Amino acid sequence: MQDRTYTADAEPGEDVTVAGWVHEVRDLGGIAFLILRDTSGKIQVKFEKDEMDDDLVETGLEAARESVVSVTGAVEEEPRAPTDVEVVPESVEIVAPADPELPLDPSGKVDADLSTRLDNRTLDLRKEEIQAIFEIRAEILRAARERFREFDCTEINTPKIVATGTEGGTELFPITYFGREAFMNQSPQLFKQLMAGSNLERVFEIGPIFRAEEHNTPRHLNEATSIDFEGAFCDAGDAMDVAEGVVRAAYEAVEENCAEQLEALGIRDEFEAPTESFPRISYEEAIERINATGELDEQLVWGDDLPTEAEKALGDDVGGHYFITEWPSEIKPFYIKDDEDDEQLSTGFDLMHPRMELVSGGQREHRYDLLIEGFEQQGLDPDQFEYYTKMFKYGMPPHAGFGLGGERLVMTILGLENIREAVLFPRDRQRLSP
Ligand code: AMO
Repeated sequence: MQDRTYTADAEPGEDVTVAGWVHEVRDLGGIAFLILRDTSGKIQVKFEKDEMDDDLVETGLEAARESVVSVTGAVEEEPRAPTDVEVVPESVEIVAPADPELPLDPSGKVDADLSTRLDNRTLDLRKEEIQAIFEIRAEILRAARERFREFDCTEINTPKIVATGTEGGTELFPITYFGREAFMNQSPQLFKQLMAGSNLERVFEIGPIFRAEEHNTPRHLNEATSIDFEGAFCDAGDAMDVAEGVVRAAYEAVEENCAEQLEALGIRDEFEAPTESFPRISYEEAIERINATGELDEQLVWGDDLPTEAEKALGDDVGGHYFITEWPSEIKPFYIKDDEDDEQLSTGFDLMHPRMELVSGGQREHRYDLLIEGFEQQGLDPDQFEYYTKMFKYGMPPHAGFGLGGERLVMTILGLENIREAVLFPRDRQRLSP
């Protein structure tokens, strides 16, 4: 495919070969147009029937929609064309014909439900607004990586097949590993902590996590992308700074580098990166504020986890991103360190978008004896985690970190209704292929 020009780069006066999909054919009688689409945009190809070779005209105009074609010809200025230029073809080649019966209409004239779209993702991403979501997703991940590098972090990759779970036993997917029981990893939690104890000190990972969640909701996936951080000699406040920095970097990158994609999604004018720093609200204050909204049927009491309605009520009240800090120890996992002065309180925090939780994190328990106690309190057998706990005997510095849901970040940045829209091939209760 040498010498192929993107449609967006075709300049009047040039002879080019453009290649892409037949978006539309418009036959007006003596003149007809083929709209050719590629990753960069669309271009009009003009057929003047009386002046052009019959075979050429026939090949161009009989190509079924979504067939792949290659067109060579002269680019001319044409103010009436959608992009002010058109190609006058000298040759047209059908590279890959498409079946005229399409399961989904990429021109968007006929709406398709989410399930049909997900079943036919290749065709779905031929719509510019869907292509835009995944270009923005890529930009968000690029910006996150860059910000982590600015925080002196090293990118790591940890195993996804593991011997034990960390985030609650019922959410594990069991698999068979050469005759032994194993699981798909729910979080890189223990591995990233082990690396905070290595000379890397500050690490991040962007990778899949697997959760056998029973519930099918617009914000849960069974396979999600977690953006994880862990840093030696960090406390919860430092980890919150990093989390805020990464979220802000994502918004700023979208604002700066994705104008075209925001336009395609129809949200360019209203798009705004957060300007205020994210307030840090204690769990106790959060409960009081939620109760004061009067939105909940039953008042929350200290020790309750926050149900979805409570998160929503507080999100409406705060009106932007915010942290909830000082959670009760008993509702945070064993690896979260308790507050130095009050063991009822933990150093755990969540970062919330007004619509949902984005991040969980905290300082970790790095003292061996207290770590073992924590396992026992949570009903876990510390012997099964010996590969992890033993490293706490050989010089484990204080450390803190967080996990940020990648799809939830994309979803909240773009205001998507359903988390599945932020994943190419989502895994949920019903969906195992494609
Ligand atoms: P947690 O379980 O809260 O914490 O997960 C961290 C963040 O990951 C996202 N997330 C999900 N997104 C979509 N579907 C899911 N099923 C799903 N589960 C989680 C959320 C959530 O806030 N090890 C800790 C993190 C840490 O302390 O470093 C953990 O996994 O956005």
